[in-house]
Amino acid sequence: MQKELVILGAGESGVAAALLAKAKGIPVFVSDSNTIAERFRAELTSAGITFEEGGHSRDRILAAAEVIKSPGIPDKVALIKDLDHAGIPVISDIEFAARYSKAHIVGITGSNGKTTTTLWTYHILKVAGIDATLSGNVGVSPCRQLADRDPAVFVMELSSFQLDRMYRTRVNTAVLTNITPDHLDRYDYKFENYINSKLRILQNQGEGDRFIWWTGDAVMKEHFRPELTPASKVPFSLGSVEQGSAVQSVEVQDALTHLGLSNGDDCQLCCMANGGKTSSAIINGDSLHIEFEGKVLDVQLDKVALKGRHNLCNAMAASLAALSAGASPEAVAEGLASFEAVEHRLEPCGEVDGVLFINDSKATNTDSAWYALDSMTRPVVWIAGGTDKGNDYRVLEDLARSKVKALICMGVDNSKLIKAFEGVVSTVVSTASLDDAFRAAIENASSGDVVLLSPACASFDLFKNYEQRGKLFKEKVKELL
Ligand code: UMA
Ligand code: ADP
Repeated sequence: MQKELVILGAGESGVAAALLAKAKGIPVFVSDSNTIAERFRAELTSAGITFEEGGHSRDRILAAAEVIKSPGIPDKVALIKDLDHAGIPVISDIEFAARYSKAHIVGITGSNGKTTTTLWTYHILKVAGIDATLSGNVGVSPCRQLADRDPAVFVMELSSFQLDRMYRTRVNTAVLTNITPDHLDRYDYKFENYINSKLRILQNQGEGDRFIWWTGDAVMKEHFRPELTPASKVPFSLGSVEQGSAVQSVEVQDALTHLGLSNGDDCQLCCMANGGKTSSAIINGDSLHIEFEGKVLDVQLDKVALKGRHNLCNAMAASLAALSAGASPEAVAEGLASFEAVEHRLEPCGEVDGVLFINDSKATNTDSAWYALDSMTRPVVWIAGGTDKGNDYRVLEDLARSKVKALICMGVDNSKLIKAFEGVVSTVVSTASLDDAFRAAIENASSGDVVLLSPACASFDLFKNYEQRGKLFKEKVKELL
């Protein structure tokens, strides 16, 4: 009898992979340790796919030919360890999808800016009239599209968890927005393990592929070497608006030393490695200047849809990625201007009695919170806290000292946050619910201030996910309007 493909986790990635396996005639079995959501159960049932829920049948799973694991399942779960130990291949849905696709793959990873850059790249490709499909960590597995047909281009947001279980997928256009500490709880609290995970995006690149990266990133600046990938190196730089950095070099240096990496002469080397075909993007005064394999484009900054230094990085990365996947410079210019802000990312959600409320619930690490605080121009009442992922709050100290008038901690355990900011911010309030946090924020805010929800932490202690946290925050604001 043909051995089964086993799929662990019946969420989006697992169910989509099962549908693709079914479409390809592969015997497949889906197993979830919890109750499967109704919509996913319905999809499995109507496709005639065998599944179990509420537990994993260990023996059946250990007899699999191959296993596709949801990125949500940590590697340290006993069953995964056993599979690894038994030498049964455990892959991600992305790796599985790539086997059935001839599409140009644009893979976008990084600690922050992945979703914004992915959606922006996709938007530009759509403006260009290119047959592109959005997929990956943004919420839709590429397997879903492939069960139907192969598009010309896949624009994929890739999380480190997905990259960890990718082995042969060739990412034709790889984008690395930045690398700062995140998800350290899944990487033995070692930043170097997380850096290695991100760099896996380069592992199967070949001649003719492209690698788009930010020269201002502390990790890349210190160690990027052309031999990491044979692809054309396409750097982007904040140029005239570059200043400050969210991640302090001590932490970066420690991680790089562990990896045995030393300073590479980044930019010059990467231009040489391109064989003279310079491709890059840079902020030059009040315009964004792009050169891509002989094409040149200048866009006025006031025509770029999203504001903030970090969004200029995202704009440059998306433009270069879209050009790499075939968009024209004209489509890039149009798409840069017509893109709409993404929910839960520095999203203004109302002004009441002169107090502006901003929902940045997706800021689940210190780097994204750094950019949020950096872009604030009014005194800040800052709501932060949640599930700590191994954060080092020292990186936020200077900005908190200069911009934050009150810190409202919102979490089950606020002790680390309180310890980090007591003496730095004059008012620190500890709360354990959104209701209390919101009330405390209003009490501490006056006309001209901003109440910023930018937690620097995951949401799972008090909420289902960051979306729920952001939505509930917005509802609270709506009640005031
Ligand atoms: N489960 C088991 N066994 C276990 C543990 C969990 O069966 O031992 C089950 C759970 O009960 C659940 C499933 O596994 O049913 C996992 O569901 P999930 O929703 O966590 O995962 P997916 O639906 O497969 O969604 C994943 C990504 N989730 C994570 O990486 C945590 C989605 O990213 C992604 O959009 C989707 O694949 C499609 O590619 C979400 C995310 O939070 C948005 N990503 C993280 C982030 O952005 O920070 C990395
Ligand atoms: P990701 O998908 O990597 O989590 P998002 O685009 O969803 O990235 O943004 C997550 C958070 O990071 C938001 O708070 C957003 O304002 C912030 N952010 C977006 N782009 C960047 C960037 N390039 N650098 C740092 N922070 C960013």
